[in-house]
Amino acid sequence: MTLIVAAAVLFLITTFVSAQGSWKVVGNTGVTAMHAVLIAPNRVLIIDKAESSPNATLPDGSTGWSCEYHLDTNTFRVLRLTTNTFCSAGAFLGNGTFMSNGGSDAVLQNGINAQTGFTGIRLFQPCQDDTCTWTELPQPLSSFRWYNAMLTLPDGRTLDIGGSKVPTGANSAAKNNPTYEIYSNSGTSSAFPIQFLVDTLPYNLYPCVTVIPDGYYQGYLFIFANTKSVVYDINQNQVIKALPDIPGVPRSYPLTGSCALLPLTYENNYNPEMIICGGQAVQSSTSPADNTCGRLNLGEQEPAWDMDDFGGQGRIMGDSVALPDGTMVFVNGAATGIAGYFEGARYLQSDPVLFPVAYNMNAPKGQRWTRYAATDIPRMYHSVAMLIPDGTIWVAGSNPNPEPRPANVQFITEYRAEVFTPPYIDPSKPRMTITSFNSSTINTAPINVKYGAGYQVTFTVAGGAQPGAVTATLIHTGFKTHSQAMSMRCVKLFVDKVTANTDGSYTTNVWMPPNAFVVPPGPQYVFLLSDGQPATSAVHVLIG
Ligand SMILES: *[C@@H]1O[C@H](CO)[C@@H](O)[C@H](O)[C@H]1NC(C)=O
Ligand SMILES: *[C@@H]1O[C@H](CO)[C@@H](O)[C@H](O)[C@H]1NC(C)=O
Ligand SMILES: *[C@@H]1O[C@H](CO)[C@@H](O)[C@H](O)[C@H]1NC(C)=O
Ligand SMILES: [Cu+2]
Repeated sequence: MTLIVAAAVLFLITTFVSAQGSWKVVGNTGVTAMHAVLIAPNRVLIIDKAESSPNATLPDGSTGWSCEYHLDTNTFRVLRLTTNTFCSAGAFLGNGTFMSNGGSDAVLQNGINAQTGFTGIRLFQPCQDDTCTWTELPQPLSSFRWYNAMLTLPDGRTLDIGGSKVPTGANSAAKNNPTYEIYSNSGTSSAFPIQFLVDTLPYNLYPCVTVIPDGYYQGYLFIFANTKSVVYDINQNQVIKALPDIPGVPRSYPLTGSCALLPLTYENNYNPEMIICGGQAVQSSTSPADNTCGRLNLGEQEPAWDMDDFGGQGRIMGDSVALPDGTMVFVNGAATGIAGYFEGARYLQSDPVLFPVAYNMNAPKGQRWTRYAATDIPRMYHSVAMLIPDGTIWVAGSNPNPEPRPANVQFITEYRAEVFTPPYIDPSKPRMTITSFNSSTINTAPINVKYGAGYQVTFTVAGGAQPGAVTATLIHTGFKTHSQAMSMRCVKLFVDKVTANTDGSYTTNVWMPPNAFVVPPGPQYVFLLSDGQPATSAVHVLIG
């Protein structure tokens, strides 16, 4: 009897734990992950600032500040940069080359030899054979950019917007760079002034920018900073629509909230909705973080904020992660204080929030949030989180110290990478393996796909596929830094009926979104789910 009760209790506990997901430390990142981006199914490009990371030694004995992290082996390859990438931005060009812009002062100490990076433009062409390196372009940006934002545009060019001309705790008129420029194959344009980045002082660093996929303002940009947002025409350099202020606190650096485009679906014609969560009322290291989110339907002519809580917990510096099951997870961050480095003998943030929360945009208000299992590793200022091709979330970084402190301080410089397995993945269920995509075998190089086209996918799954239980999502996992998810996109794709083949495999067709407003060109991942379980690896595609 006791045994049966004990077994039942154990069963309940196990069920409860798996219902919240699980955490695992998987490796060391070499440099701390201030910025990170997925560049191949098994590779994350990590960019730190120029600083003395103890294990980031290059072959010539000097110290590097960028690494290629290998998800398959959980090892890293140190990469050489020559300019300081401290608090910069990134985006893919439509042709698949990654671009990193902006940065900070030269650093010449402790084995570091970094030139000034304020106007730096750096390219990285992802490779499959561990030979690819950074190329730093000789032509500079048109002006100094620190805490700038970048975005891939529908025509494949990249936008670089805002920032300050010097590092600062909060922006000011004297430091502000209220301009944007656009990079095409013929180089950067001159900078265009943008009044919105004057009107949003002092909390307008790392503005949130996204391409509006559909609806009344299709093709224009949504730009958010502080409490304000606009619909903007980047080509004519004008405001199309001034949107209402988000109620409550400012939500940009150093009062850093999280801003993301919610998942899109063909089922509602890609209706665009933004969510902005958390923030801080005042520039104080002891003030509790904000526990609200605003949701804005940009599909309407007169968008209005709909307010909700932030999963029951105030949080600044959360990272948004769009999952293939259509939920949005927020992870990392702190319950107290603001973004920034240790200053005047105290941390500017404390009370790390150790548990993720998931937002289901389709549930009724009051039932949208689910709290997941906690880690024991604080991830505050300068940490990242992103979806990786096996459907889990890769989490790294955290460094509230101006110089690396791997030990002996309250909040260390964090080099451990963790993986969070969200509860939509049930370890007891079989996972499908995608064996071909448009007759190509699957490897790590991207497969070219066109807008509006259908692609035949073949897969195997133990126990067989249930007709109608296969779904697909196209995801850009974003350039992650400072709680921003630059260019992140998640689109549910139309999937044809699944047919069973005589060899035991299955075939269906997956249909790409119709145009570059829904998903700008560049590298993306096709996630397939069978009975809710993601494939062992998503398919790397290059759209457009
Ligand atoms: C993409 O365009 C950039 C800018 O013109 C160029 O430097 C890069 O080599 C191109 N990448 C590819 C793969 O063609
Ligand atoms: C450096 O590498 C060693 C050996 O792998 C590891 O034990 C140590 O934790 C690393 N140090 C940091 C700061 O990551
Ligand atoms: C599928 O691949 C073939 C051969 O590589 C190519 O010719 C065709 O255009 C592709 N189909 C689509 C829909 O892009
Ligand atoms: Cu920073």
